[in-house]
Amino acid sequence: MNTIPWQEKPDGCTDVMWRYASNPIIKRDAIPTSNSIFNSAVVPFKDGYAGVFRCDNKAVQMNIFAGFSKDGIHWDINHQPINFGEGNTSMIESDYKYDPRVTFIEDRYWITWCNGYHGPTIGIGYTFDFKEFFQCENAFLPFNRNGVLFPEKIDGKYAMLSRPSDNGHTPFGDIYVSFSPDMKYWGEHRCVMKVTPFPESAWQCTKIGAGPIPIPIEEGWLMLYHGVIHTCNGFRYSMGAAILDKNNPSKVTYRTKPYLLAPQEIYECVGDVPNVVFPCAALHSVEEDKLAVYYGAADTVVGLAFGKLSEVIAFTKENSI
Ligand code: BMA
Repeated sequence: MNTIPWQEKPDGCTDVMWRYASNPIIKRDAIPTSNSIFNSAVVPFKDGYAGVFRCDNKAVQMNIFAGFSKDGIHWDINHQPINFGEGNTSMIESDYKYDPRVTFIEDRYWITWCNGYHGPTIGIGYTFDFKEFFQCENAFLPFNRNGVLFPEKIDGKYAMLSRPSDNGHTPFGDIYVSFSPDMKYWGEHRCVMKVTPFPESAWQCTKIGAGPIPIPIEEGWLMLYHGVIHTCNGFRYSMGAAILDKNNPSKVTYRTKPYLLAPQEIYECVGDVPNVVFPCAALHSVEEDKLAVYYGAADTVVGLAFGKLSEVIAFTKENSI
């Protein structure tokens, strides 16, 4: 039985979420070739954890690498990127891979990422053992980012959140949900939520994108997401939460007006891209009332933040737009 990485809330902290005291848990040079390791995903695996890590190399080529950990905090990341074989289609081009998410559905671990195919779109792959990997059809046409699967089928279909975008540093973006009978053909695209009006909640007024795999809760799905404000000094990425209807995830029942986590620590404010908190994975335990969120910090390192699951849910309801 794996225990969730955890540290109690520091004395005097009045926020609903707090950071691991020894952040960042993964430094930029954790493997010899890396310029930076950030926006990465982890999942319970055997008696510990496995992960898929975004490691940009020193030519700043973006690729994803498998890694393993006993405690979810100390990681051994493979020195070679994931090498995919053919999944549900013949091999398709991949100019780059970044921002992975991982979840277990039915019999295998599914991986989604931003896949370079004439611009960014959503790549899909799977593995049974984190040794052998298979790449499937891209979910969508370019341009799209932040493809995040639900951890179980909804009404008999696979469901994925995504954020249609452009070919560059997209200055817009809302969250959609799409469905598939087979992980190959995607449709029934529905809008989930849009950016907020600037005066209402400015940290999420430029673009938003789903973060970790949504967490099933009594009220529906807890969806952690990133929100962006375009400041005079560039984009600033923070994290918020929303609750989606269990059977119809395009229906938002609550959404945080204040952020849950925003760039404040030095490793979040200073790095290759300053002022970025970018969540891509979460571990949770309902019994222990724990939530541990993995996030990329300043496009350079990986940080860990904690919260009591019940308090994050209560905060989302009580501070909803
Ligand atoms: C987004 C993606 C993320 C990155 C973020 C901040 O568009 O490229 O990988 O963390 O910008 O630079």
